[in-house]
Amino acid sequence: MRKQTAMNRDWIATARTLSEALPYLQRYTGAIVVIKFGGHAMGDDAEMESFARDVVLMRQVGVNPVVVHGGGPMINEMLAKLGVKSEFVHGKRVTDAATVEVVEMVLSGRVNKRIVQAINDQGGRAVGLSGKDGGLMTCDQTDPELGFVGTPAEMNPKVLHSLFEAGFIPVVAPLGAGRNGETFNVNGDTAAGAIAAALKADRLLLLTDVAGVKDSSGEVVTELTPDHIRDLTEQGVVAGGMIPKTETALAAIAGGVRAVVILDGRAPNACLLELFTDHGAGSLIRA
Ligand code: X2W
Repeated sequence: MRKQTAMNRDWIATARTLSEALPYLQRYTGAIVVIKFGGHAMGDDAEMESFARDVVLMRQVGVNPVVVHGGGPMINEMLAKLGVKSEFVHGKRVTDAATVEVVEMVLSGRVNKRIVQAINDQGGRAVGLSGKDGGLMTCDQTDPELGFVGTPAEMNPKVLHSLFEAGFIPVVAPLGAGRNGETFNVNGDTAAGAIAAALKADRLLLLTDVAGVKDSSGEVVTELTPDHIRDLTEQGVVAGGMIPKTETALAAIAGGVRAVVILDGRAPNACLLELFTDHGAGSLIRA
């Protein structure tokens, strides 16, 4: 029901927000936006619903979104249930033959389908796939000590372009095929960066559980160049869990992605705030 009697500042502000979004909506028509949705950013059903709604809205206004997800915490949970021990070396899970089966089951099965369902529930048309489908991501072994952990070596994004043209929203699990029929477990950030580079994406949004890249005083830096990132890393200001994110960002930019944004995926409507408002969110990295 239309609520014209309840005309108050909120409604006026909503209309103004829509109006102010026009230049951004025009700028992003036809743009390719890759969104890395990490396991730690996923949250409860309400947060998943809100994320899915933002993705469907993007598609509705002419953006081509691609979701590349993680699911590390969900893999840990399943491995623990099955009594399989797991350890990480330099941020990558040591993945033996039994572990990679569980990784594929959890990522391509449970996590991927949960996101697909959430997007479809909001009126989008999501298609779930992994790096194995359509030859999207062929991998080489990263390091024999890590077992079935892969580094993307050959990308074929044709399957993603076909899905865009048909109006679908691709949701990609970070697994790749080896050249000898192996299944490789790929770090979610690495997979998202490789997919964004293969698509020459306009934006790669890395949704994490921190507000962005911080300077030495602990303030989030809203805009940085790759050189600025390298300086902060040398000074030890960018450290720990932020390093895989900034490395992914630098590699993606070197690979032809126009800009990368590191932002807090748990903040409400983080993607919309970044793409469609003057305010933006997190740290924007571009050359
Ligand atoms: C990751 C894949 C999932 C992932 C893993 O096994 O946990 C490797 O470590 P998040 O939620 O984005 O951390 N793969 C090789 O990256 O999940």
